Amino acid sequence: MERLRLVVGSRHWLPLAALALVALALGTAVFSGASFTSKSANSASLAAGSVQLSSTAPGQAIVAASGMKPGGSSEGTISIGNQGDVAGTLTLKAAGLTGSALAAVITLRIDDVTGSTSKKYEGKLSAFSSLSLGSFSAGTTRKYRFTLSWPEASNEASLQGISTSLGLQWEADNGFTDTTQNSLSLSAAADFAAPTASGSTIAKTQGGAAGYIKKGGTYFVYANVADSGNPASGVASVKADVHSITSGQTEVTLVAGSYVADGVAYNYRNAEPLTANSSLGSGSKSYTLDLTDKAGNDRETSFSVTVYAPFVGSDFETDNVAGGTEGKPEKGDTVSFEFNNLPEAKTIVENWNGSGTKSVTVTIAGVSTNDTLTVSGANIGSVELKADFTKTTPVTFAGSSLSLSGSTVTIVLGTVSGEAETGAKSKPSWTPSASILDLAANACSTSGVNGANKKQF
Ligand SMILES: [Ca+2]
Ligand SMILES: [Ca+2]
Ligand SMILES: [Ca+2]
Repeated sequence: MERLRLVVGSRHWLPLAALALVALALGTAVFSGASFTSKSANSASLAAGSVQLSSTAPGQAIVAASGMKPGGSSEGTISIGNQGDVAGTLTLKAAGLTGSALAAVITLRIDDVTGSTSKKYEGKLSAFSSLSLGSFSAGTTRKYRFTLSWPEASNEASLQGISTSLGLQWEADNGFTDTTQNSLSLSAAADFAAPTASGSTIAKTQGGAAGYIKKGGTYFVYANVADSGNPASGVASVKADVHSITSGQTEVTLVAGSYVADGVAYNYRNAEPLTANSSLGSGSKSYTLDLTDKAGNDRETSFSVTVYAPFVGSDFETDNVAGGTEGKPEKGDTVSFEFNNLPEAKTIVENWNGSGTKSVTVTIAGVSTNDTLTVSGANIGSVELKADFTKTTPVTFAGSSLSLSGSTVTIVLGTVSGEAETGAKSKPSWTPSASILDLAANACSTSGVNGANKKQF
């Protein structure tokens, strides 16, 4: 260094210095293309007849890939020779692995490409320990291709932005050790995983239960979306394809914000409500969210919503309590009302979420032979019992217990007050209340629902 500085510092020597630099540059080029002769562990043996390894890339990375994503691959070649004067057996050995998580998914393939391609190794990078390359006679050089491949399916978000490297050592064993080293390195793209939607629902604009809509009903699409990366690039867009529910709506933009549907918090929703088709078949309808991050990664995830058919009462039934008198309303007898769709509990009992029981009073009244059953404390409608269970004054059952199971409301009669009679066999008719709504906000039909023709209660 000192000598070079002196030469450059002298005007007189400048032309020579320039020549020297050119020579140095040429020398470097020649060197890089020339064989490298490694150090030998035993110079005494060298004199007697030795293996001397040569390499076209001593100490360098054969593969140094960065920003790779699942599905990617990278390759590099190296030529290794025996410049000695006796044959040697060559082994390629792993010499230090870092980044085992990524190495566990990356496939390493080593081919001998000296002539026709011959596969020497294929396995996970993390599993490579050593490879016997056979005998190298004096003067032999072989060319190897190293390929690092990332299987498309190994796209775990946890692999984003991490790296791996494997040191390699070429060892010839001919009574002493002659070595040269290389490496393979790979770093993953910081963000190759599209955002994910941990949840999504379609909810009617009326509020209440989410996941159910009616034909012609208005609704919002909600989603919880998060992006991953190391670091994450961030969510670029969330679009909903709801054309199966609303014709033509294939790219509804959901806007980031704080939203709640049916008690669940979401961070994306469309700005303006959508209207379901007026002729929409009932049943499960699929819709798709298209999630894109700022790194351009894209994912589609499907969810579903239930479209409810028009809401009607479907059955009415009374039952005698065990040990009771058939035909006579009494404590423990049951009265049940069944719907075709799940009812919204709060439209039956105010502020009720449908769990547990509610205390109501059941009244049977009528001077005629067609008495009427009504319920106070719940909105269920009324029943023409078509038989005579009280002659003059109403019979009441205070503290009756109302519960909801699926789409059936059941009332267990409480303490009787008044004179209940045993009625004749009859076929009652329930008229549901029109202000009972199902989970999709369909109002219940008031068409009469007949019970079985039998002795009631
Ligand atoms: Ca991402
Ligand atoms: Ca009874
Ligand atoms: Ca009566």
